[in-house]
Amino acid sequence: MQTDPLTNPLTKNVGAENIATDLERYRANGGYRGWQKALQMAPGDIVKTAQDGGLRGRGGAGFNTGLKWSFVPTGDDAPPVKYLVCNADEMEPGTFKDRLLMERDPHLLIEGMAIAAYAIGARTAYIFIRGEYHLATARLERAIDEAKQQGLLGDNIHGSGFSLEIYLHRSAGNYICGEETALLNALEGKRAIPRAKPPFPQVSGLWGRPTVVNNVETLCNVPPLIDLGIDWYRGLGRGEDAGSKLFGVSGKVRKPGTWELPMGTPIHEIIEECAGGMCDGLKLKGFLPGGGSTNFLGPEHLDLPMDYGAIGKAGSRMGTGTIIVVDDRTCPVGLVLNLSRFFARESCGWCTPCRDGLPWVVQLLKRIEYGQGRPRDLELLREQAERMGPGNTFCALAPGAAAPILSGLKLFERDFSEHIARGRCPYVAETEVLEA
Ligand code: L3W
Repeated sequence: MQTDPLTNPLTKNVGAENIATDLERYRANGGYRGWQKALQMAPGDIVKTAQDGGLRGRGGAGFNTGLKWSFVPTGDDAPPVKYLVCNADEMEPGTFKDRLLMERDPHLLIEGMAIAAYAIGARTAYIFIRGEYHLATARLERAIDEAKQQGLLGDNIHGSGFSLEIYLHRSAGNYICGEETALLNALEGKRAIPRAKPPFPQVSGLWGRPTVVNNVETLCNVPPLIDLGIDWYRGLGRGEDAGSKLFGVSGKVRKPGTWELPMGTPIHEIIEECAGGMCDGLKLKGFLPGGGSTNFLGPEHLDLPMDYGAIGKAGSRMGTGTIIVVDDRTCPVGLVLNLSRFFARESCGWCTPCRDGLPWVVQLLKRIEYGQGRPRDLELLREQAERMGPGNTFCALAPGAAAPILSGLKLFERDFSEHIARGRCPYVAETEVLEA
């Protein structure tokens, strides 16, 4: 992995040679320079830098980060208590990028949170971390202690008059806890169900106070952006979008992994050059560009740049930027079933299309995959997945779950039909029996 801070600001400390889990090494490589600089700036100028720098949320939705911060009320009549929350509940299928940052460069996240909290006027911040992320939790706990000991967090930081406490909260574990308003309920000790939006958390969030929820990778972009400036940051991208991005590849490629690359890097470059291409004898049949809740794209889309606009125009979403590759010997029906089972299990059960619709699509997919599918089932599956689409549910979980089903029905139509026509999965030997 490259370690040049000018081209790889997110991963300059994550390679085995440079790993900077302690404050001393982090500082030796330019760490906390952005925070020192931010403390000399007016909070509004930091918000403007993030907005003009074109930093977009890396959790999946790509919302402009500075714009989100700008919604937090300011001025004399603004509520005095505000919160910053880091969404570290990484559970999107195929996504393993935030873990890398937290385990190998925890101070980068702490520094990003300090700058973001200062920008929005929050004196308390929480990291809502996935319960299974034990190593990341231990390293972040230590990093918070070290930063406090050095006066980088705590009371009256470097005589600025600004104080900040950061607390770690371990998630009890459910995908829906990553949805920002369900996360806030969980943090308040309530059942993790999403809230209606508006009001957005920036106006009424944690305990009804203005709250910004940002993803780990998003916050890790903030220190280098403040330290090195807008022109440098925008120049990092190869296409329409600014900055660099952690891209990942999983599936039957030679070297699955995560790499920091310029935003806008073409997909084929990520799969061929970073992930080493498909395993011997396998052909790429399709891929999910940004985790399990995005639409499948086909091989004709491999030349697309990985940025929000290009992937959106092709009919999918860049999501978390972690590609799941489907090869020609893996059953796509089985893959879609596997994803649907996950989403059904992780639903909070609050709204009907998600609570009842997801178990129903799982039943239909099981029937098709295990050889009992009827010709009408494909239309039933499509209708049901459409009912879980945008606008019909309380949050994005069910529409996200519907994405690989609906796009899979189109891209892998022959596979779905063949399962029904043959009364068995064509990807397993005739003598093999699949068990539900
Ligand atoms: C004020 C408006 N604020 C939007 C803010 C909003 C939020 C952000 C994005 O789901 C997606 C989902 C997953 N006034 C605003 C506004 N905001 N309009 O912008 O909001 P939104 O609603 O577009 O998305 P979301 O509900 O936050 C995020 C997808 O990401 N996803 C899942 C990722 C999972 C992980 C993980 O495991 N860590 O990242 C992947 O693709 O399906 O569609 O802050 O407040 N008018």
